Amino acid sequence: MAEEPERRAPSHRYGARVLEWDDLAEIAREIERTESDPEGVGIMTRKGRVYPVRLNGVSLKASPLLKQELLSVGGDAAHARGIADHSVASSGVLLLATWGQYRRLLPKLKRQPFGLAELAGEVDRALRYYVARGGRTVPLPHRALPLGDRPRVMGVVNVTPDSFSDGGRFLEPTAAVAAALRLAEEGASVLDIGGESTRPGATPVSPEEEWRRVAPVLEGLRDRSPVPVSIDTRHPEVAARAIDAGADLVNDVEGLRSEAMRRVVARTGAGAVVMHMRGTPATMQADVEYADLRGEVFRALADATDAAIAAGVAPERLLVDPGIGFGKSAEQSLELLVHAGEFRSLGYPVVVGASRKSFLGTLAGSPGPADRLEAGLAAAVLAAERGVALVRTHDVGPTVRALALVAAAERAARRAPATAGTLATDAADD
Ligand code: HH2
Repeated sequence: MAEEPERRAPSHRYGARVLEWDDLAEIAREIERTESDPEGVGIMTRKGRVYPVRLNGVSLKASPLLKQELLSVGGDAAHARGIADHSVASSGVLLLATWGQYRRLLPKLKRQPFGLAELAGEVDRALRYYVARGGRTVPLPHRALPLGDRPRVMGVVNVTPDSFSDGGRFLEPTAAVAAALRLAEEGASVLDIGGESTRPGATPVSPEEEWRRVAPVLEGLRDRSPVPVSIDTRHPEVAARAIDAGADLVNDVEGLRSEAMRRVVARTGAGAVVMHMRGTPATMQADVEYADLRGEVFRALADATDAAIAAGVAPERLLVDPGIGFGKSAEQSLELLVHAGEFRSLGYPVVVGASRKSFLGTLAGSPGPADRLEAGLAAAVLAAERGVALVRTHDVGPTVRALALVAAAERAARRAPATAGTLATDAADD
C-alpha cells in the first residue's frame, strides 16, 4: 500500500508578511513598531521606498556618468545598451534610488558637466512636487478653490443638445442652474459649465452660439453658487465673457494652445485646467499612435504650462489634465488613469475626467453612458488614490461618497509617526 505523504502545515513561526506602504509617515510608523532606535527610524524610513524617475534625451556623455554616480550612492540607472558602444547619441534613462540616495546624488550632479547640473535641478523639483502633500488654495477672481486636502470633485453640467451623456437635458437655463446647484449641494467643489460638446466627431459650435447657451446659466449661478464655476471652452472670447459673468476657471480641452486664450487667463487672473489633446475633437481619434504615451502627454503639458507662465499666468492658478478619451484608445485611457499620479511631478494639481466615457464601456462591458456609474466610481477611486486632486464627473453625489473613503485612508496613512522629527527628508545621513 502506498504510503500517505506526510502533511505538514507550512511554518509561520516568524509570521513573514509583505507590507504595503506608500507614504513616508506609514513607513516610519512601521519601523517604529519594531522598537527601533528613534534616530534609526529617520534613516531607515528614507530607505523604505524607491522612487523611479524617468528622463528623456540624456546625452552619450552624461548617461554613463549619471549611472556611475548613482551606483556610487547605492542606486542604479538603466539606459540604452548603445551608450556603451557609442551607437546612440542619447538615451532615455530610468533612475532607481531611495530618497536618501537622491539626496546624496543631486549635490554631486550639480557639480558635473554635460548638462547634469540642470538635470539634477529637474529631478529635484520632480521629486519634491511628487511627494508634496497637503492642502492649498488656488486663488481665483471671484472665489477661492481649496485643493489637495482631500480628493475633490468637479461637477459637470453641459448646456448642449449633443453632449455624449447629458446632451439635451439642461438646454433650458433654469434646469441647468438648478442641476448645477444640486451638484454643489451633493459636494462638488467646482461646477464645470460647457456649451459645446467635445466628444469625438462632435459638430463644432461658433463662439456666439456657445455664449448664447452658457450666458444665462453663468448669470444664474453668479450670486448663487457656493463654489467656483468653471467654463469648459476652447474659445478665448467665450472664456473672457464667462469670467466677466462670474466664472473663475477656464477648462480648456485644447490646453491653452491659443495665444489669445493664454492672454485672457493671464489678464483676468482666472485659473486654468490645461488639458492634453492632439488635434481637435473632430480629428483627435484619427491618430492614436504614440511612441511613448505618458512621456508625450507629460511633455505636452509641460510645454503648455511653460507657455502659459511665459504669457503671464501665475503658476499657482494652473491645473493639468491628461485628457482621458481625447485622442486615446481605451487601453491608452486606462494607462493614463492608472499612471495619473506621475503628472504630479509637474507641480500642478492633477485633474482627471473619466466619468461615463466610452473606455469604461469598452473595458467594463457597460454599453451606454447611463450604465457606467460603477466603472466611473472605480475610475474616480483609482485616480484619487494616485493623488489626483480633482475628479471631473457627472455623478457627483456617488463620487463624493466614494472619495470620502479614499480621504479617510489617506488621513490614516499620513498620521504622523512618534519620531516625526526624524523624517526631515533633506537629511543625507542614510
Ligand atoms: N472631458 C469632457 C469635456 N471636458 N475637461 C477636462 N478638463 N477633462 C475631461 O476629461 C473632459 C473635459 C468630455 O465630457 P463631457 O463634457 O461630459 O462631454 P461632451 O464633450 O460631449 O460635452
